[in-house]
This record gives sequence, C-alpha cells and structure tokens, in this order.
Amino acid sequence: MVGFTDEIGRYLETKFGNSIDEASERQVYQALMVKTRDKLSEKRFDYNKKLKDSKQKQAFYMSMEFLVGRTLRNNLFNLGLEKEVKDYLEKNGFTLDKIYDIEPDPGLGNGGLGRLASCYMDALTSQDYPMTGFSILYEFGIFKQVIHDGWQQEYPDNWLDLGSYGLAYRSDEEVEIKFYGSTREEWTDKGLKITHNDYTSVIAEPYDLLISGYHSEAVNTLRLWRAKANKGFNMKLFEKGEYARSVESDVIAESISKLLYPADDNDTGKALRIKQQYFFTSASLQQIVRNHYATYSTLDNLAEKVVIHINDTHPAMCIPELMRILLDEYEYSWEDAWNIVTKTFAYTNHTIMAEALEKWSVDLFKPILPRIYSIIAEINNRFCEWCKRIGALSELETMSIIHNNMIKMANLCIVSSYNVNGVSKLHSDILVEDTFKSFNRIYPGKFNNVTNGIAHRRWIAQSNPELTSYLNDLLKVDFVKDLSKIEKLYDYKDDRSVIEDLEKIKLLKKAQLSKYIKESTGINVDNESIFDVQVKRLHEYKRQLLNALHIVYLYRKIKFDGLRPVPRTFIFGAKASSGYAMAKNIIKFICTLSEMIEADPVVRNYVKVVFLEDYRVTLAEKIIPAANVSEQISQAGKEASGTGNMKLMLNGALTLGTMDGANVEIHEAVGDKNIFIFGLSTPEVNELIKNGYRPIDYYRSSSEIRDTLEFIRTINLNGSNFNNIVDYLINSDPYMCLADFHSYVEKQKEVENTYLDKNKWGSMSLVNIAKAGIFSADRSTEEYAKNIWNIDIVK
Ligand code: GL4
Repeated sequence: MVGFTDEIGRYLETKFGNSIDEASERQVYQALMVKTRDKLSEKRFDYNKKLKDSKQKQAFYMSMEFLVGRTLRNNLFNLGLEKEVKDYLEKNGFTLDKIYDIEPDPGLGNGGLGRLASCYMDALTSQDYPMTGFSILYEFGIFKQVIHDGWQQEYPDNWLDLGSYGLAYRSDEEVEIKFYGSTREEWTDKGLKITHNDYTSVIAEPYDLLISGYHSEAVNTLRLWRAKANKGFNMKLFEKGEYARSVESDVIAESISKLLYPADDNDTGKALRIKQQYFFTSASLQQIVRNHYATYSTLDNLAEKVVIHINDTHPAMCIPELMRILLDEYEYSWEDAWNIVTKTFAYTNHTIMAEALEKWSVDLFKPILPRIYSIIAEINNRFCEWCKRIGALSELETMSIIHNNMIKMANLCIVSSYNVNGVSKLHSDILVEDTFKSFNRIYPGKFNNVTNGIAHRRWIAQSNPELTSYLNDLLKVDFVKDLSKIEKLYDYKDDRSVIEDLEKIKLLKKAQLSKYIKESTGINVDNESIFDVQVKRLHEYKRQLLNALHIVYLYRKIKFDGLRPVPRTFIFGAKASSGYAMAKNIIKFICTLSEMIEADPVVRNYVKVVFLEDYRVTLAEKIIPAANVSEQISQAGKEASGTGNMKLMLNGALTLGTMDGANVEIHEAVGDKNIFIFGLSTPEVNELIKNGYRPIDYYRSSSEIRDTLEFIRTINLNGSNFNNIVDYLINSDPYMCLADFHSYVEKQKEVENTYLDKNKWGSMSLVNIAKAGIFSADRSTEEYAKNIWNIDIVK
C-alpha cells in the first residue's frame, strides 16, 4: 500500500518536478493540503455510500458563518497522520509547525456564533452523525486588524490565495437564484399559479470543504456557495436592448460573496445582506429538495428524512424559500406545504440584544424578493388569524411577523419551526420568561435549551499538546475521544506533585506566549506574573471597559498610594466592528494604558497591558493555554452563553465572572470555591433598570470611582484624551460598569491573594480542567441529535 507520505513525495514530483529535498515550504504546504483533501474525498466516498444505502434522516446546518480555523493540523490530527508526516518532514529538513503557519486562518465568521457552528460540525463528524453545513464562500473573511497608534485599522483578508487548496469545486451542482422582478398570479385548471418574471438571476457555485472527524468513519461536507454572474441570461436581455439590466447580474454576483459583514450581533440593514441571506439559503434549499426528490420521487416525506437547522435568524429565509419551492415548483397546496415546513425547521436563538434581533423594512425587502415577501406576508396573515381565534390578539404587537412595516425574522422562525432553543440555561430561561414570553404561552413545549459546547480536540488536544500528553499519561483514559473521562483528574485535586506538574506546563505555555508577545508588540512580560486574559469581540456589554477601569485603579494605587500588587499581565484580544465607534475608542483606551504603563518605571513592574492585534482562531490557540485568569465580565443577562469561557476553563484558567450565560453552569460544575463570581445578578440588573439606573449616583458616592474617572480625564498621550469615555460612564453607562465596579475590584483582590497560595490556585485550576467535560461540543451536539433532530449515527 502506498503510504500518505509517499503520496506527498509523488505529488511534489509530478506537480513541481521536485523531490522533497528540493521542494520549497510553499510546495510542501500545497502538497499536504491537496493530498489531505484527496484522502478525505476517498473516505467520504465510502461514508456517503453507507449514508445513501441507509436512507436515514440527515441534518442540514444553515449558518451565515463558519469560523473554521486552520484545517491542516486538525485534519492530520483527526486522521491520525500527524506523527508520520512530522517525522517524514523532519527527516527532509522541514518543520511541520512552520508548514502549518502558511495556511491562512479562514475567517468566515465574526466570533462566537460562527466558531460554534464549526465546533458543532467537528463534533458531529467525530461522532459519525450525518450533517451537512451550508454557508457562503466569502472572498474576504473577517478583516485583518492592524493597530496603528492605538487605533484599529481594517485590512482585507485575502484568504483564498493560499486557502483554496482545501476546497473541492462541484461544477455539477450549480443552482440559479432569482432576485428582483415581479410575480404574476394566474388561475389555471390546477388552481392559482404564481410566476416570477423579469428577474435577475445569479448562479451559485458550490465549493466543498470536507470536515474530518477524530478517529471516525464520517467525513461531512461544509458546502460554501460562491456567486457568479449568469451569462446566458445576460445575453437575452442584451438582445432585447436592455443593456444596463444585462450587466445587473454581474454587479449583483460580484458583490454577494465578496465579503463577510464584520458585525457580530447587530444588523446593518443593508440590501446586500438580504441578498447574501437569500442567496445561500435558496441555493441550499434547492439542492436539498433536488436530492431528496431524486431519492424518493416525492417531497411528502421530507420532514421524516431532513431536518434543517437555522443558526440564528440570518438563514431564516429558508422558511419562505421551502414554501416557495413546494408551492410554485411542486404544486403543493398551502396547507400541505405548511405542514411539511413546520416539521422541518429548528431554530437556535443566540442573542437577546435588541439591536441583533433582525428586522427588515418591507420597503427594502419586497422589491428584492417579491415572491418571498408575499409568502412571508401570507404566513403572517394566517398566523394573526389563528392568534385571534385562540384569544391571543392583544399580544400580536410583539408576536406579529410583520409589524410597523418591518419584518421580524425571529418571529418568523418561531412561528415556522418545531423547536426553538437558547444556548445556556440562563439564556433559555430569559427567552421564555421575557423575550419570547407570549410565544411560549401559545406554543408550550416548543422552547428548550442546549448549552453550548466546544470542540475540545482543537481546544486542548491540538492547541495544548503538552497538557494533553501529560494527562494521557497520568489518567490513562481516552479523554480526547470522550471528554467526560477527564473528570478522573479530580482525584488528584490534593496531590501536590500533580499540581506542580500542571503548574510547570502552564509556565511553559506562558513562556511560549511571552515570546509571541515580545515579537508582536515589543513588550517584555514576566512569565511568573498572573496572565489575565480577556479575548472576545469588542462590545460594550462584554465590558472590556470595566477591566480597563480596574487597570486604571491599580495604576493610581501603585503610583500614588504605594500599592505593590502581585505582578499581573492583562492580555486583550478583540476586533471591533468597523462602524462601531465606541468599541474602537475602547481599543484606543486600552492601547493607551499599555503605552502609559510601559513608560512608567515603577508601575510597569507590577502591571502590564498587552493588546494583541488581529484576534482570531489561530491566535486564540496560542493565548488560551497560557491563561491563568479568564475574564467573563459581561453585564448579567447579556451574554447568551460564551464559549471562550469554556476553552479557558479546559486549559486551567480560573473564571472571574458575572452570573451570566454559561458562567452560571461553570459555577455549578466547579462549585463556589473554584471560581470568582462578582457583580449584579440578572434580576438585580432588571430591578435597577426598573428603578432608573443613575451612574452619577455611584460617581458621587464613591471616591474610588470618582478618583478613577477623574484620573482618566488627565490622561493625555500623544494628543488623545478620553473625556468622552468618562462622560459616557457618568451619564449613561448602559451596561452598569459603575454599579459593578466595587464588587469587581474586591474580587480582583481575592484573585490576587489566592494566586499567592500556589497550591490552592493549582488545585482550583485542576478542578476546572477536571470539570470541563460537560462543555464538550460532543455533549451539545448529542443533545441536538437526540432531542431535537432525531437523527442517528451512520453505522
Ligand atoms: C453569540 C453570543 O453573543 C455568545 O454569547 C454565544 O456564545 C454565541 C454562540 O451561541 O452566540 N450570539 C451572537 S449574535 N454572536 C455570538 O457570539
């Protein structure tokens, strides 16, 4: 049998005319990417055959974002080829890690929501569940962040130049997507016939990224659609003399798969976003229906064989699109079509932030998608009629799908799906008790919870091989296959020698990160200092600002009051959406603190602030294993779940957090003694809002707050001042940084004191690792598969 490394050698010879010892790193990279893809294709062939023969139910996961992260290491690891390849390359003078570094990090997502989709694909595949992901092949993923003079600047991320080797183009499965035009209703002997005329069409080209599982049979597909102009269509218009319209398709196609919208949890309300959403949902639905019909010659059993998951509201147009296909292309009656549709879709809500609950103005939407609009309007009419009949008329203002000339996509999803879930216990409770209370009353049993999880193979086995191999030797259980087994570590929570070993590994990971920090920022950090990490998107509700206020507090105390705290390195990583001015100000503020502290010969011995630019999956893999403290300090009730909190815990960081999102469940898992919880709870936040939150009262009654804020007014570095931030905190402070300030500062002191007791800290850290099993994406996806999707593994 020809071994994998022989194939690499042969590829280099036939493709480049080089033997391995003459090849460049780039050539070796290309050979590895292509040959790994081919290997997965082969494997997929067998898997697909089994899947087809079994005719079992399959899940389709629709998401505007899949933040896949680099693929090569993940694939070699999963296929069990990493060691063989590493040895082969080393023998020939190459370092595998350097080859990995050539791969661009496909940034096809903004943050947590997109990364979750990828963790779920990895986990389902590792467990042999049949699942296909659908999204867009963005030419430019999330922008590359460069910090210039403390300000974020955005640069295009041209990932496809070196990233495309992993993709397989499937020219045989192109589909046509129609925009604009008008619809015509016509009564025929078969009933009402609706035709869509004068439309502009675009072609969706499929590119497949094959997803490997860890020691599994399955290879699943992430299908990414790329938009292409429909040339044939152009010609017809051109002949009709409609020259300007003849190029419309080119213009639309050019833009649709051009770039990922760089806003996490808020919607910019752009026509292009509507087109992107419809483009990929229509392409995916057409393909699903076509394949189903080819197998069964009917769509009557669609819901028995297919479940389509809607990842937040972005793919909600799946719903009217399936209605359209059933009504207009397969001539189903409304009732029969609706009966199928309402058994096919399940929806996850990922945020309750008002600005993130997608709404489209009818005036914007209707001309772009006239037929889809008319279907949504009809769904809404029937829903409203039904509400009248069941006596829910008074709640229609919140539940109606179209209200005040706006289409509310979450309402469309709830009405049309058979299941709606939130992403942590707290978040799911808020959905039924508050955000979607009325819906929960009229649809009892439709709402439930699946707490998020992480692909632990990436987030410990691959990114922290030192810890993984130590735990493998110590525990002698296969926790990489089944993370619940890591709980065996709990038996060692009082074992000093294990605690010391873990501490040594942490120090090693800290040293590796320090080296990176030095290279990328020039800052020397002390590896013995507490590595205090806050990495996530920059959002006011996540309260990076509260963290910064504590840093200013420490700065003042050290400089003016002689405080000598345990040395600490505050590490930040965060992208701000390009149009989000306050978020960009906060980055500038943090960078200014960093610079100010570096310039102070005393303070810098105790505190360092490092802002690492371009936070992304690859950088997370470096930072997370090195963290001692995991900052999860969002205002209670605002962070739906968080998943970084889980990754950090699994790598032994202690959570300093509010009772928000999945922090609540981390607290439950590790117990009160092994976590640092502070701040207002969700009911307390709500109470304070009800009574009228006045940040100025906190400012007036606390000299610490006053001194901290007034000190910020005196900061003036290179002409920048932060009066705007101070005024914002005193006058509005929508996420209550001032209300939680004291509680946070007190907890930070406790963190510091605990760190001094190495043994205690080490034991707490160990307990966090041991109790992380429930946060594996294997557990979450198993819940989806069994409780919501009703799918089986492929045998
Ligand atoms: C998010 C939530 O903000 C985040 O708490 C959650 O972990 C993630 C995945 O469920 O989804 N919602 C949006 S929008 N972006 C997110 O990251």
